[in-house]
Formats: sequence, C-alpha cells, structure tokens
Amino acid sequence: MSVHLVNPSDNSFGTAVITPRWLFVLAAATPKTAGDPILVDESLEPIVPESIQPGDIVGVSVHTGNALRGYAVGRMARARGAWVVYGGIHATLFPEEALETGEAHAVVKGDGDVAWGQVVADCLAGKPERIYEGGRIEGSQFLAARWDLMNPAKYMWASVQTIRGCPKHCSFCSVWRTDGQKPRQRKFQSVVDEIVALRRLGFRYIALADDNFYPVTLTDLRQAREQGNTAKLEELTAIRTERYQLMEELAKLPKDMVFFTQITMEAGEDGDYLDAMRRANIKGALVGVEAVTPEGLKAVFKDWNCSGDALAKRLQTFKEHGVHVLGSFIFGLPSDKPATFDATVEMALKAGVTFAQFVMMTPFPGTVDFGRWEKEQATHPTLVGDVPITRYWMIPTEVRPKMFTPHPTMSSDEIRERTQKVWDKFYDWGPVWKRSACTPNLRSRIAFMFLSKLYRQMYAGTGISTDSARRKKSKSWARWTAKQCKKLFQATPMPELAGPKWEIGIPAMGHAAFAGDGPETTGPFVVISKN
Ligand code: B12
Ligand code: SF4
Repeated sequence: MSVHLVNPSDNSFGTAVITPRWLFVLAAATPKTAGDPILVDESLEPIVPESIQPGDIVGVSVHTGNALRGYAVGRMARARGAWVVYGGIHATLFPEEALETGEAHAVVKGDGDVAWGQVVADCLAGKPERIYEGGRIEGSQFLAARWDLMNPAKYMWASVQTIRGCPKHCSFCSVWRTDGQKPRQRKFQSVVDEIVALRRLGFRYIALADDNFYPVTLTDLRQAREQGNTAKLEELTAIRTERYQLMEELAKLPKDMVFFTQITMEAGEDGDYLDAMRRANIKGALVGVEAVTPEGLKAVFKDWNCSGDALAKRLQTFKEHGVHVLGSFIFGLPSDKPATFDATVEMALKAGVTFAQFVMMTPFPGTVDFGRWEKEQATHPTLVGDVPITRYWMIPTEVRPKMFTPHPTMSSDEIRERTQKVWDKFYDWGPVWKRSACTPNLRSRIAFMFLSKLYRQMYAGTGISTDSARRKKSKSWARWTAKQCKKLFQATPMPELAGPKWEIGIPAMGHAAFAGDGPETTGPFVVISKN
C-alpha cells in the first residue's frame, strides 16, 4: 500500500517556479506507519496511472483553477481501486462536488495538518468518513514541510508559510472567509528551522506563502489606543512583536538569501517595518493594488488603498526602503473604461514596480463577488453547454470563457484584448531592460530579464490567450525558459549550515497528527539554550 499526493495541473513545464507547499506539508502529516508518500506535481510531469495500485490512498488538492483536472485524476485513481481523498480550498467550499464529480471516498475541509493522519488511518481500516472537518488550526500546529522528499532540481523557489488569515475583507478574495480574519502566526523558530533546511539543500530563494505579511497596521494600533481597548492593543502588539522577532532571525541567515511575500499597501506607511523586512532579506512583495481609481477601489471594498499620485508615492516608498513590489492589478471592474487600461499600465511604470500582474476579474467561490453573482444568476442561469456559468470550473478549458461576469460597457473580448496589450506593454524589452537596472551585476540583469519574460509567458501567454497556436507556442517557450531560469536560481548547497539553537525547543515536524501514530517528530520538547 502506498500513499500518493497529487498536485493536479493541465500544464506540465518540467520545471516549476514555486513548490506547491501543501504537497510537502501533507507529506509531513502522513503517519509513519504508511511509509513515505509518493509526491506527484503535475506542473512538472503528469501522473502515470500505472503507478496507482488497488488499496493505495490518493490525496488530491484542488483549487478552483485545477478542480476539473483534479477530478479526472481522482476518477482515474478510483477506477484503479485506490481510496480517493480531496482537500484544498475548492474541496473545502464544494465537498459534495468533489464527492460526486471527483468520485471521492472522502473530503477534508480546511487545514489538513492534523486531519490527514486520521484520514489515512481510516482508509487503512477500510472505513473513511465522507467529510472531515480540518478546521482552522492554531499557528503553533502548522507542520513543517518534508523537504527531504522534494527533488530540488525541479523548483526555482521553495515556499514557507509564516502566517495565515487576513483581517481585511476584499470583495474578490476568499482568504478572510476560509482562513479567517484572525492572523494565525507560525512559531518563528519553526519557520527559521525550515528555511535553514532549505538553504542546506541549495535554495536561497524562498516565497513566504502568506496571505498578508503585515497583519497589524499603525492605524489598527492607533484605533485600539484611542478606544482605550487595552486587551486589543496587547493582542495587536504581541502579533507585531512576533513579526519583528521572525524578521530579526531571518536577518541572521546567510546573506545570499532572498525572500518574497504578499502584503497590503498599508505597509508603505511604516518605514520601520519595511526596514526590518529589508534587513531580513525580504526583497520583494506582491502588493494588491487592484485598481488605480477611487471608484475601482470602492467596488472591491479596498478603499483603504491609495489611488492617483498617492498610490505612486506609496509604492515608491517600498522601493526606497529596499523592498521590490510585484503590483497586482485587476481588470474588468464595473467602473473600468477603455482608458483605465492605459492609465493602469502608465501608473505601474510610473510607480516603479519591479514586476506586475494584470488579472481579469474572476468571481472565486467563497467571495462576496461570487455570492452576489450566484444570486443574480439564480432565476435565469446562463449555461455553457449544460453547465451553469456559475460553475465555470466544470467547463472544459478549451471552451471555458475567459471572463464570466458581464461588464456594463465592454465585451469580454475587449477586456481580454486590452489586458493582453497591457501585459505586452509592461513586459516589452525596453521597459524590462530599464527595470533590470535594479540588479547588482550583468548576470543578475540577465536573470531579471529572463524571469520577466518567463512570468509574462507563463501567465499571459497560457492563461489569458484564447488563440491555441499562441498558447502552444507560449507553453514550449515557457518550458525552455523555465529550464534556463532554474539554473540562474541555483545556489551551492550548504549542508554544513548550522541552525539557531532555541531557548524553547520545538519539534522539527510540529505536532503528531494523532496519538501514537503521527508523523515522525524529534521527540518531546527539549529545552536548549540559545547561542
Ligand atoms: C502562496 C500563494 C500563491 C503563490 C504560490 C503558489 C504555489 N505554487 O504554491 C502564487 C503567488 C504564485 C499564487 C498564485 C496564484 N494564486 Co494563490 N495563493 C497562495 C496562498 C497565499 C497560500 C497557498 C499556500 O501555499 N498555503 C500553504 C499550504 C500549506 O496551505 P494550503 O495550500 O491551503 O493547504 C492546506 C489545506 O488547504 C489542506 N489541503 C490542501 N490540499 C489538500 C489535499 C488533501 C488531500 C488534504 C487532505 C488537505 C489538503 O491542507 C493543507 C495544510 O493545512 C493562498 C491563500 C491561502 N490562504 O490558501 C492563495 C490562493 C490559493 N491563491 C489563489 C489564487 C486565485 C491564485 C492565482 C489564480 C492568482 C492569480 N489571479 O493569478 C494564482 C494561480 C497559481 C496556480 N496556477 O496555482 C486563491 C485560490 C482561490 C480558489 N478558489 O481557487 C487563494 C486561496 C487566495 C485568494 N485570494 O483567495 N498563489
Ligand atoms: S486580497 Fe489580500 S488584503 Fe484583501 S482580504 Fe485577501 S489577503 Fe486580505
């Protein structure tokens, strides 16, 4: 009997940019009695059906974009006699769909770190439950990933999570609803230990797979103070102190390390915090700019973001403090006009963001936007074939529309074409060459140019384009470029790298999934002194 964990994807590039973290976390949650799981990341290579044997346990993770492929993998595994279990955000929101279309034996809703051990045990006993409530576990229960099961030659960046949940409530985002508005921080010691293990393997680029690296703003602190809410102030201060502790420890790691995270624009108000990030080698962050106009921001419940000149200034502040910005912009908001596209790319160029992504408005399940749209569609549902458009992920990719919600003045094709042009303009050789001047030497400059082009091809070429010839060309181009980029990110492994010794010991693999048969740990908590 083997446990297989499968990250489904329609596109396999041979090399991937970022490790799918869930795969290595669930590997850590797999009880040791079941042996080391077999990890399959289809963004590298598709699964080989013959590898699945009757009685095996197959865990498949689905987000909305890869649900259809995930269900096909699950059906294949079930037909071969395996136990099939789904998890991930999409299965959490649509467990019945995963049970029916994906022919699952079981679905885990929420976090898998603790629940997965029980699922494996129940499958081994031949009696899995239909649904497991994984819930929202505490940050201290998040497991460290099993990086020893990863093939380091295949990934450019590893991913480590430091915090989950976000206090905001943007209308297009499901994070605050599924992961909650209460930030759940991992113990910083556990984060640092994992990063040390990754640097030993030769990873110096690490994506911090966080929802929002700036969970407490200066405004939050001021408001708590003004309200005389001492308990709140203490809670917020404690969260913030832990963030600083983490950054202080990151700053002690080898100087060649580069971290990247996701953060709200509000951090631009807080020079101290940005400086701590720079010292910690957090050299870049995805910032959700979303829209450049006040109307656009209001539409997505993000009017705390800046617009106009204040926006350019806010984004420039990040750069002044040594943190590069990957600006994320959304097109297709009701307030968008044809002129918005040019205004957005001009703003992205003016604000000096190092990278940018221009995504088309997608109503993701679990969001306010999705709920509103589903209600509108309830009486006269639009169908594509026989699938209601509100279940767009069930429409085969070749015929799936690129946009789902109608815009008041522009057609979907117009929005798509204009979006594509914005990508082309931002990632034209001229501006990319200009932006590459932020790197220290010619080698890095070339790396920067490759990466910019790869990002553009992987995203806009395969994702937005409806032209199948262009998509095919983009895929083979991306495959080739990905290989070259991988070489640029490779670092010499540091097997001898010593990690910090903590005052309060923590188990290397986090908590045992359940008593007596959990993942391997280093044993009981040990108290050792810090050097
Ligand atoms: C880091 C991140 C990224 C990174 C890295 C992606 C990567 N290769 O890993 C980047 C920036 C590249 C990215 C890109 C995108 N992302 Co993203 N991303 C995240 C983020 C913040 C964290 C994901 C993560 O690694 N978490 C850590 C792991 C350990 O947690 P986890 O994946 O949730 O897994 C746990 C449980 O879900 C469960 N579980 C998961 N799988 C399974 C399987 C089984 C069998 C079981 C039992 C349990 C289980 O157990 C795990 C451990 O507790 C999430 C937000 C979030 N909080 O989930 C968004 C999120 C997943 N992303 C999202 C989106 C929309 C995207 C993009 C489409 C954005 C865009 N418009 O381009 C792209 C798509 C990329 C792609 N093709 O996969 C959405 C997905 C919404 C949805 N309904 O599908 C999320 C939820 C954020 C949001 N705004 O709502 N993303
Ligand atoms: S988009 Fe970002 S800021 Fe808004 S709720 Fe989601 S994670 Fe938080």
